[in-house]
Amino acid sequence: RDLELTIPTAFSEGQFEVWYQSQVDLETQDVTGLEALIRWRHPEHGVISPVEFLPLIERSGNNARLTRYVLTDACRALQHLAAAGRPQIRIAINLPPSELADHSLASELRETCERFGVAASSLELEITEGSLINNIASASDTLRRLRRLGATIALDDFGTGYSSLAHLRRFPLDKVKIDKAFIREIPESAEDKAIVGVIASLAGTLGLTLVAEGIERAEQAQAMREMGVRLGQGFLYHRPQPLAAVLRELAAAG
Ligand code: G
Ligand code: G
Ligand code: MN
Ligand code: NA
Repeated sequence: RDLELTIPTAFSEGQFEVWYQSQVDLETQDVTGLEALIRWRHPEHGVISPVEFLPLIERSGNNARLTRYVLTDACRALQHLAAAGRPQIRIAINLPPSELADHSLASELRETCERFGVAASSLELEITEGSLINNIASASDTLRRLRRLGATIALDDFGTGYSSLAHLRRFPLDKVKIDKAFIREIPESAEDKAIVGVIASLAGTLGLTLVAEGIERAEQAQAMREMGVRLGQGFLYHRPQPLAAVLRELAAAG
């Protein structure tokens, strides 16, 4: 509860930091995108994980404020990427379920992109299936508006939670991120391989781009490529890190 009381100070004193983790093309290892991941650098407790503080952000009514904070940081990061000669790298932002019920998100995203001179098509929004369940009409409406601006929509943590295959068809989605729980025991687990195989085949039919999360070993990347998964994310490539570190590595990679 203590922590919750310090949230306003955290915003006003800039204690929230947005870190970025690469998404790579599994064939070429080129960085195609970055996922924005929030961290709280607390003056007493050090760097706190979002798993710990996101419930407090939600409970204290700060979901929208945090999303706008991350969106602004992402647009600034897109400016830096363009200046570094990497305008094709896109940035993905995680949205809490409350955002899909918020009609102002799409217009605020457009305004923020305009303010920074970046294209909305450089942004991707990651949503979870939980976001789609509660208010189907409002969620579809918000997703359609975001897509009309050119942003892409990714379904995060796929395979956990509700995992209704119908969601893949019913909602306007571009990408599906296979949850790291299914990647962890690949290639050892025949069952997990079968599950990823089914998801890959379905995604192919529906025209959805697949991302495998939590790739930590080269064999996992290999297995994913063989199953037709195009993109990957995980510690094998990069950990989430501050933008400055990402820019340094991109420059070194040439
Ligand atoms: O980065 P890490 O693996 O610690 O993230 C833990 C969880 O926090 C993940 O489920 C991730 O989606 C979520 N998360 C990280 N950054 C954000 C953010 O900016 N907004 C929201 N809503 N969730 C985030
Ligand atoms: O729920 P979401 O997919 O947004 O969460 C992303 C989280 O996954 C981040 O907190 C990030 O730190 C974590 N993550 C990213 N790559 C790996 C990985 O290779 N292994 C593990 N265990 N976690 C990872
Ligand atoms: Mn995510
Ligand atoms: Na995920």
